[in-house]
Amino acid sequence: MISKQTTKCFIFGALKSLTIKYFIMKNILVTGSVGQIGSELTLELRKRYGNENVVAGIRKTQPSGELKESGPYVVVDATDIKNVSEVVKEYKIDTIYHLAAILSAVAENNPQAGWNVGVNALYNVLEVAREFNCSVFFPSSIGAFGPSTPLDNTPQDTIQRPTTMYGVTKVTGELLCDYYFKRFGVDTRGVRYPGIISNVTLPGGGTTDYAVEIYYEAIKNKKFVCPLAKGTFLDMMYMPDSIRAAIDLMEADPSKLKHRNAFNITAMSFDPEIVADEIKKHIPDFVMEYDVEPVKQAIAETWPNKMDDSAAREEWGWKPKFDLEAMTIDMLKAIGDRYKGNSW
Ligand code: AKB
Repeated sequence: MISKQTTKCFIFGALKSLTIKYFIMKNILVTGSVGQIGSELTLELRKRYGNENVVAGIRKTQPSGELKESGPYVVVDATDIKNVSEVVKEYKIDTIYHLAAILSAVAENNPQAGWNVGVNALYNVLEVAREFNCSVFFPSSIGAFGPSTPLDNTPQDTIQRPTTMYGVTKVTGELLCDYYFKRFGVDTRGVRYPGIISNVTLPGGGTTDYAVEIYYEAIKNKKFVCPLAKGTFLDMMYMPDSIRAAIDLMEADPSKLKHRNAFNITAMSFDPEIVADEIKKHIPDFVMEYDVEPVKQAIAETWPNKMDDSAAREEWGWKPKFDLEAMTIDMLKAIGDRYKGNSW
């Protein structure tokens, strides 16, 4: 026999969880959703907030597989403010993860496109966010630093004089996000990502891409020709940590945030030799040779060896789960399984 008291408790509990769900419900737009980070972030956001509530923003590349099947997608060109505004209005968007980007090496070859996508598109997103009261996540990068920045234990607040167009757009983006928060109260938040390593979507045209390619080549050919020189240390992070970082920061209690944008975050720092040695523990006959690409090498030399991410740890509890050893095991297994199954 169910007592009146139990029934009351049950109804109250259900109402309470419905109310909580209603208030935390979000309508999210991810620009650049078919890119390296966007493709995995969109799926994770759909798991957390419901498939229908996360719109994948695409440009020319169509989504495929789970990204296409699991929720809505829409063409959104962030360099066209009218288009951004129409999409935000139509889907009643309240949160934008703005991941549309051109990576460092590509931006260096085409600085005009680098500026247009890096700055003009972000400006459009911020203007639309101001009008429609949206929160905005903006990924900055280790590329926001330059040769005059302290390269070891790079502080949260330090000299930023990057010498690449990518870096110029990232510093501009950090400042724009701070400005829109202070001047208009737009809830902007962001991190400075290191090189991101993943086994789902390949990055395109970044300086840190070698740290992804090395795993694929190790499985396919047991050999890798590295475009960066021995001794080039850079911060890196495994994809699951970078996705968690974005969502945790957007969920963080704003009263705890002294900074809002451009948090240094890192999980590991290595040079090509160190990652090759880690792979050799699993594939002993793996060999690496060097054929240094001057543009990438010149960019990498101006970026930090290792950032200090204590502000992110203190203000919103940032802590990576994967180190080089754990990431290598996971990468080789995921890529190896796919290679055996011939599914790439
Ligand atoms: C790049 O190499 O351009 C990116 C980055 C570190 O921002 N991966």
